[in-house]
This record gives sequence, structure tokens and C-alpha cells, in this order.
Amino acid sequence: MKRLLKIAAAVLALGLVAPVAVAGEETDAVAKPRTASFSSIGSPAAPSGKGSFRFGVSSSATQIEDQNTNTDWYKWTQPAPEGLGKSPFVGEGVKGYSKAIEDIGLLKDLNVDSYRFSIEWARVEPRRNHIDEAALDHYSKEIDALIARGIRPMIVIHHFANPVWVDNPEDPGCAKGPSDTNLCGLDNPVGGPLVVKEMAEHAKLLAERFGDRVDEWATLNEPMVYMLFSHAFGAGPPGKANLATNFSDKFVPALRQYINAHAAMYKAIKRYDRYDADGDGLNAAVGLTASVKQYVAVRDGKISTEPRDIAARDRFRRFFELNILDSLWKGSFDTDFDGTADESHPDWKGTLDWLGIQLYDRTGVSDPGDTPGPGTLPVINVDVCGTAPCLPPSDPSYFIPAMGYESDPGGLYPVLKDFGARYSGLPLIVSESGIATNSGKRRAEFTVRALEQIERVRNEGVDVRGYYHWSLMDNFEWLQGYSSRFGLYEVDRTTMKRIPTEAATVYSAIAKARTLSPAIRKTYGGSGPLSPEPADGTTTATPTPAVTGRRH
Ligand SMILES: [Ca+2]
Ligand SMILES: [Ca+2]
Ligand SMILES: [Ca+2]
Repeated sequence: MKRLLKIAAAVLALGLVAPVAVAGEETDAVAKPRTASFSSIGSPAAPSGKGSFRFGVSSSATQIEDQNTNTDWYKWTQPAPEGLGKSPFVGEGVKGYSKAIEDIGLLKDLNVDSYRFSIEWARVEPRRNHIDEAALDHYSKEIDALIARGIRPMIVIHHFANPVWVDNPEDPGCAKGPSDTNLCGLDNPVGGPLVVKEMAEHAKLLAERFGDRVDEWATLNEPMVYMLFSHAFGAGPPGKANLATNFSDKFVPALRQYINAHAAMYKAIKRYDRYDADGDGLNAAVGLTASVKQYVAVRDGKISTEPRDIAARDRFRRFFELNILDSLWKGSFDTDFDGTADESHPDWKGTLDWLGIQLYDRTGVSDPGDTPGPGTLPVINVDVCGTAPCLPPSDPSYFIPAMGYESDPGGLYPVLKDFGARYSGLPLIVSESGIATNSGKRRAEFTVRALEQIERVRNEGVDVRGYYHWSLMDNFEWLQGYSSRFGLYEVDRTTMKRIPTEAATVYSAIAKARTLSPAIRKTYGGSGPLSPEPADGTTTATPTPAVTGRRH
């Protein structure tokens, strides 16, 4: 996940796809919900997988693992004097490393087909070119345990965190130049290519070690979100704020290298994963997972039809969402985000076997005109907002206090529809979607409503091959620390006990039956108000016999 930046927590543009017609259909569906069915798991990328569907859940190493001391996020968040103390301390995570095998029982109880998780680069390679075999062995055993329980692993290679030596947040200026203890990061003219090379070598290592059992890989997670917090605003490690003042000479080169890294990792996996574990004819199905949203042109608290706001909306979407994907789709790079490519990169083209869609919220965008305010996004020159009064209110119950934005399960329909048409022939997977809440019922409502939108778009022929709920359990939500709860399982941070929420029970039943039953849809689905947040500080994890009959 992300939600790293309020300014970036806004988004997407398809905006305004026939909301009236949608509302009408939804109303009817709520009155008389029918059974919605989902087929079994298949290939994420091969033509044979069209029509298949997987139920899954997602997590990431940095957000759950204990004693992950060699990541830049550990250094960034660890209190001084050992660390930089820049934001809430990741600490012991939710003990997701020491409990990795035990937690597979949670996945089994959810009846999911697949688990999307990341391997922590800093754990595998804590010092440059020094590989920790014990860490590789840990992940190997986790993969074996998943497969033994009938759960297909999907591995994310780069999910926001780096080993400290890639771009040391204690020395972002890197005056001495690249060395084994600080490569100086993606934006450095000498270090950038070295980082790309190291990322490709890391991908090669994982493909060699795990390719016999793993076919499903994602190179980068939400690359533009990463670029914004790490290299645009400096809100997360390595803390480089290059958007406003070093756009052309720092930010754009870093972005170019990150896209290079994707292409290099893609090629490394395709070359060194030599086994077809699922028999679909592909040794490796390699994708990238992208943060996407509905972006709405707004002005004075209303939907705007002014051309300048619509242009601002499109400008922001191009910057935040389409630039990287178009680069990979077309093999070219629009270096100034004006919609016209400026560089040719034929080696980038065709480096996507599938595309991950990750949607949480919607965002209002407006044109600041001649008087940019303090919240104006520099260079791109847009104002963005995540909720009323700037964003025309949908139902106020969709506001997410923990994140300051509006939840948008309904956004999956227009967004998936758009991407299905935009990148025709590219299989889509909803690789993350979820809601920060202390209410299990509210989370169950989000989940059912997201699946309703996915089923609807699949019925219209869009090639969406699965849904991974974010997240398996409460975890470290980056700059928010542990205050935002995204877990199907609540985690008691004192005992580290995992407690199933109502959403775990509901999702488990859906995945088991591979249907949304009329009863479940009537209780949780549709487009009406979401159940309210419980009173401050409480949670509503309500263990039910269906899930708590087992011990973890
Ligand atoms: Ca493989
Ligand atoms: Ca395969
Ligand atoms: Ca251009």
C-alpha cells in the first residue's frame, strides 16, 4: 500500500463514467441480488487463463516482518540516535517473518487460491553482493508450505523498500560518490545504472532459486507512488525532494532508471526462471502492480465541466498513472509529461505479461490557475484532494478517517473497463484493494462491493483474472505507522495474536463457494451507505465459529 502522501492520495481520471446509469443498475441489484459466480484459478498471463479467476490476499515484507533491520525503512523510522526517527517506527512489524509458516494457516482458513507477498531484498542481500543463504532458505520454506496447502505464490520483488546500501537515507547527498555502502540511488548518474544492475541480479537470483515452484512475479509495486515518496517529496527514504527544484536533472533520471529496472528485472526473470510450475506453457508470468483511481475534475465542491479542470485531471493522471504504463506499452518515454513521447526505448516495450490494478480511493483534481496554493503539485501544476468539501461528496459514510480520503469500491468498474480497453490484450488482476477501518462489517462490505464490480466488468468481457484483498492482516502502513488497520485479521500489537474480523469470515465463505450469494450481497453488497466506524479506539473483530474453530 501506499497512502504515503496526502497530495498524491488522490486520483484518477476516468472519472465520470456514466454515474447515473451505474447507480440505477446498482439499486436494482440491491433489491434483487442474483448469485454471482467466479471460475477457478488459471494462468495469469497465458491465453488459456482468460475467464479464470483467483481469490487471493496480499501483504509486503517490510510491512509485516520482524527484525528487518537492513531496510532503508528501518533506518528511516528507527528512533535516534541509531536511526533517523523520521516517522513511526516499523519495529517488529507484526512478526510476519517469525510467524510466516504459522500465518499460512490464516490463508488456508480464508480458502484463497493465491498469496501475493514480497521477498525483502535487504534481508537477502544485507550488504552489497553478500547473499544471506538463511534468508533465502526461509523464503524457500515459505513457498513450499504455501504450495503444500494448495496456495499459489505470487512474488513481488520490489515493494517500496531497499537495502540501506542502495541509497542510504543517512547520506542522501552522497558527496563521496557511489560505494559499496551507498550506491547513491536511482538519480545518481553513476549510481543509478548500478542500482538497476543490482535489481536485475536480485531478480535473477530469485528466479534461479524459486522458479521451479514459482511462476507468478511482479517486478515493482506502485512505481509512481514509490517515486513520489522517495524522490519527489522526500517523505520516505531516501528522503529526496526533487520534484519542485530538480525535476529534469534528478527526478526524471530517477524515474527513467526505475523503468529501466523494471525492464531489466523482467528480462532476468524470463531468462532465469526455467520451470513451468503450473503447466500453462509459461515458465514465468511477469507483471507490475499499479496504483490507480478514479480522478474527478472538481471546482468549488462540485464536479467541474470546465476545460481547464478536465485538462488538470488528465494531466495528473498522465503523470501519476499512465506515464510508466505507456512507456512499457509503447517503448517510449514522455520526459515532460505533456502527452507526447520524447525518447524511444524499444527495450521497454512488451515487458508486461499482466497488469496489477490497485485501487482504494478517488481523488478530485482542479487547475490552480495563476495562483498556485500551498497544496499545488509542482511542475504538473494541479490541486488534488481526497474528500469533501473539495471533492463532491458521494455518501459521507465512504469517508475513511484513518486515511483522509473516500473509499471507492465502485471505482473498480470504470477503472477496469478503461484499462481493459486502453491496453487491449493485456490480462488484468486486481492485485490490491481494501479499506482502513476498525469495523469488520465495513471491511466485509468493501470486499463484497469490490467483487461485485469485478464480476460485472468480467461479464462485459474485460479480462480480469483475480482479486487480492489488501491485506491479510493489520500491518505497518508506512508513514501512518500502525494506526491504519487494513487486515482481514486484526493484529493485537501486544500479543501479536491474529484475530479474524467479520470480513475474514465473509471472504472465506465467498472464496470457498466461489460465489457471491444473494444473502451475502443483500447484507454487504450494493452501493448504499457503508456501516459506520465504531467509536474511537475500539475494533469490532468478532470471531465466529467458522473461522475461529482452528488455532494458529
Ligand atoms: Ca517458474
Ligand atoms: Ca507457468
Ligand atoms: Ca513530452
